[in-house]
Amino acid sequence: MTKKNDQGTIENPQRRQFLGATAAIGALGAAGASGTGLLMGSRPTAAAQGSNGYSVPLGELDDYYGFWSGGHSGEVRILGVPSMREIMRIAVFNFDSATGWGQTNESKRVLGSDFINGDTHHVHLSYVNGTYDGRFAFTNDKLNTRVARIRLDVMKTDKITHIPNVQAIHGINPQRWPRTEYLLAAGEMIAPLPNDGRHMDEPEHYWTLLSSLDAETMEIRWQLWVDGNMDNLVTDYTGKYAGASCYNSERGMTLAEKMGSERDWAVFFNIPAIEAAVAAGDYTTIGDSRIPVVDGRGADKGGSKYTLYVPIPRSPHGINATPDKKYVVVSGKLSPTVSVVEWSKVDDWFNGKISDPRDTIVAEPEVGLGPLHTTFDGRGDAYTSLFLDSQVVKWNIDDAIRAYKGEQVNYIRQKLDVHYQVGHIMASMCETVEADGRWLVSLNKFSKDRFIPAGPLRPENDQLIDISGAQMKLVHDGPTYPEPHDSLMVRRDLINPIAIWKRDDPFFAETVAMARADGVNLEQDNKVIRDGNKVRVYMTSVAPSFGLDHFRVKLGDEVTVVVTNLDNIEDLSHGFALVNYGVNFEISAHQTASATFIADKPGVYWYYCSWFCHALHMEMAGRMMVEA
Ligand code: K7E
Ligand code: CUA
Repeated sequence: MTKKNDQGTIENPQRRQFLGATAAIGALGAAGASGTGLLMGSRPTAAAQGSNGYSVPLGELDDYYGFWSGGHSGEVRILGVPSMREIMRIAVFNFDSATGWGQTNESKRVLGSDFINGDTHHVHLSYVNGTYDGRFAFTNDKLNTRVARIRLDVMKTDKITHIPNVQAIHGINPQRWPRTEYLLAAGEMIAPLPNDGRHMDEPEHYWTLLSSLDAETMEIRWQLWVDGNMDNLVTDYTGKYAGASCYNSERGMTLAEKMGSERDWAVFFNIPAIEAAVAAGDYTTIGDSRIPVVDGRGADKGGSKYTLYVPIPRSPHGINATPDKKYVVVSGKLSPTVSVVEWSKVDDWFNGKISDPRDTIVAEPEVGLGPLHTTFDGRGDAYTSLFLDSQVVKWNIDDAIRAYKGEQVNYIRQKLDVHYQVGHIMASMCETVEADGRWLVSLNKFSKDRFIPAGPLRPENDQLIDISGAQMKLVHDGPTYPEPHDSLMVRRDLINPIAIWKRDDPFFAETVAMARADGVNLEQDNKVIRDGNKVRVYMTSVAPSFGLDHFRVKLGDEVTVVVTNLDNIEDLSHGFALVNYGVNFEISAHQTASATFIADKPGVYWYYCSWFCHALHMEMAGRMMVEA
């Protein structure tokens, strides 16, 4: 309900300033745009602060595509920014009852059959020259150790790769320069290597690996054996280096063991050196896996040919590259500091020009309690989320570098309360060279009193902050279903999805080939093909009818229903839903989709269209007759 006024400003509606939560909700709701002065503790603000239009007028479109991870929902979501409207959910690792993801043959070919859940933390898009090329999004599955690719033209997942030899993929990052040819994926939890039951009680056998995937095929090209664990991951703007944070340099098994050291590290990877080792055969393999594994351990010596271990206080978490291509910021989590590493000094270390890994650090500002992630506005300022302080702190990178050299400068620009316990923060376009400093999203883990209570499980609170002016301005509370860890805001002109499927789309090419082998032309035929006890039912859909108003099968048949939507109209999706058989899937304009099931119950079963498509949508139905 929070709105800005005509000058584009709004008083920060901080609940902490309110005397009574209930009264505050009422005041906020009733006050609307001009009445924010009614709020306890608020005062008028300067119109000069912040220039973004927050409300998106009816009928107008958002400026940014927001890509939100869905955490343990296993999905990826698209929000419009700045409206914060949820526009679409993209099923990735999860079963989706609405679209039939996890049930259609087309989605099962992507998903495999092992799991119907996942835990997505990070979404990143493919790059060309340090900005987005609009082709792919990538996300991780911490739960079942996978990575997935989403095609941005149709907003569907098209590849899922399980990563062997490691457990829990957490950080991922695509190559940013000159274009995304590889995707890096960090294994978080150390586990016995190989994990065959022999070394369960011997922590010295516990390790994790970095994996590099070919972004076109999503096949794993190599893995790198590292010390410690890996948490978050970042690539640089040359294509040469990448880095990961480590919160368990101790390689501990228990909480106390993991927190033993005052410093853990950020580990930096020399990608060309690793690829040269793979080309030269300088690697091992693990268990049945044929993936080349290069040995990048050596933290005790500061690193190796392939790795540089930079000591960082303490259990660091976020690791983010600045849009000016120069620095990478590692957020200290249990230390009130963030460490600023200069990429060119990482290069110097690998080239022997400096020897102390700590000499790659050019600043270590103290920013507040519980720094988790850092983001950038492209104007030289950084913003770090403070989990324990429940704040976003804005600080200046150049001033922090001067302070590290001993100058007396205040690098802190502002601290803004957020509600509450913030994890990731992300500014618009901040993971590219085109960071534009307009919006920042604060993904808060707790919403506490911000929304009407809906049971013991509360939503999280994704807050929108205007960062276009000198001061950050909080403008919106957005409840989200658990758990968006991370988000990206991508300029609208960089994303160009299609409105109607192309008939030769690879997503359903195998189904089209099956029809062709059956002599069926999907664009016109409605046919039932029997092949032993396998029955393939081909039908079209044109609002408001399916091409077949009934079909007959025999009890025990394996039935594959293939539906092709011939409607030529944007936004006209049908669904095929079969009563008491648990079948339901989406067929959007010009799409072909199919599902296979056993006809294990005799009698008549209605199928109906599940997407409201026409005035006669209710009549869009037919009967499956199962002969006993
Ligand atoms: Cu910080 Cu999994 Cu990126 Cu959550 S991670 S906050
Ligand atoms: Cu077709 Cu509803």
